[in-house]
Amino acid sequence: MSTIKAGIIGTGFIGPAHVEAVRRLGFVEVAAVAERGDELAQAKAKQLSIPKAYGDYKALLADPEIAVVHNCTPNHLHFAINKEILAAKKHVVSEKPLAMTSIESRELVRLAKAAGVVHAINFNYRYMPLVQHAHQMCQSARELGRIFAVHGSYLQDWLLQENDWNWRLVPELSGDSRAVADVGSHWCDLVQFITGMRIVRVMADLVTIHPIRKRPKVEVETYAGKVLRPEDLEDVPINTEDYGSILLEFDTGAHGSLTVNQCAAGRKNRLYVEIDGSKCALAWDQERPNELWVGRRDGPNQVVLKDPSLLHPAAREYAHYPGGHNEGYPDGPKNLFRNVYGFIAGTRPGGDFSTFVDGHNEIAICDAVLKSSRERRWVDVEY
Ligand code: NAI
Ligand code: SOE
Repeated sequence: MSTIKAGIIGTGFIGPAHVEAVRRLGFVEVAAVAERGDELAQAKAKQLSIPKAYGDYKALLADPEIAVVHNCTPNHLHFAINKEILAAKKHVVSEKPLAMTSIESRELVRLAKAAGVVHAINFNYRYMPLVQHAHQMCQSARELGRIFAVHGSYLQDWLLQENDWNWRLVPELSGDSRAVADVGSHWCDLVQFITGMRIVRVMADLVTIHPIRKRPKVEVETYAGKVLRPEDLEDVPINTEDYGSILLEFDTGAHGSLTVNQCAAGRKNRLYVEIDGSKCALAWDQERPNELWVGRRDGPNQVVLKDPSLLHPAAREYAHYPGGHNEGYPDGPKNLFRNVYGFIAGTRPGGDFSTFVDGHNEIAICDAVLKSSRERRWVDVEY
């Protein structure tokens, strides 16, 4: 198989995770990186052993060698850069959220289809082995039965204190929704993927726990640390939610609820989902990704361990190590990129990765959540 050349735009927290994941595929070379300015681009290229460094992403898009571009920049740049990647007729892997508004994301879906290139979005949690197993269990009415309810949460503590700061707190850089768009979007995507059901109505209560936060006068990279002196900080009003409780209605008539909280002490990145079916229930926790709980009334509950020999045949290729050899966060993007690049290379059929359509769907749900919280009522999702 010939080598496919990739370019990465943005190398903060998630950009290097993309670099590492595509390199593990074996047939993809990360040939170029783009950052804000030549100096930073060259430093990052050196650090990540990437041959070409561009101080402006437009130069990377003009590079004829690059076939696939990964957009790992902050949210406010997703729409413009994704649009330019499509105009350059390159395949695109975007970080979530796809754009800042549903008008933009709808436009990106239209442009992506017209460009005839491969378009993917990094809803990485779908590609964990036991999530794939849960998805297969839900496909078969024999295993789960009718799904009555889905409930869970996405909890983090990295924004717990009023002096925790990141660009995600600024609506102009992140969007009008924060906790829901940043992490609730993963949860909604995941439950819809696992169950095959679609969220059609929401009722939301969004809360800003810290209406004033202390912003450092210097820039801080995501997760970069928390030790700053009081004189380095200034007060800033916050208009986006730290916390949200959301009631959900699905197209099958099933019901659900989601709690998101970026101020939940001790919870680092706890995406938790529980699905109640008429024959059994399932529960999965991203922080314990190698275990899937199966709850039964008329027999003992079980914990399915991530062991290829125990997985549904269609889920087996998402596990790369034997049971007891745990797989985790970096393996989700690797499996997604395997599916995307395999399709580009012609070795996989496609249809097994999240696309711009899924990215748009998440933004439509976020819009409905924001509207519901503002108007204090149930709101239909307008896809
Ligand atoms: P970050 O702030 O750590 O990194 C952003 C990078 O983009 C920085 O290196 C910055 O210099 C660069 N950048 C900014 N403007 C640029 C420009 N004009 N050209 C080139 N580079 C530019 O942010 P982080 O945490 O890496 O998040 C980036 C995106 O990835 C966000 O949209 C976030 O929602 C998403 N994300 C997704 C994750 C997932 O699990 N799917 C995990 C973490 C982030
Ligand atoms: C920060 O909340 C963050 O990095 C999100 O941006 C990611 O999408 C999530 O997967 C982990 O947390």
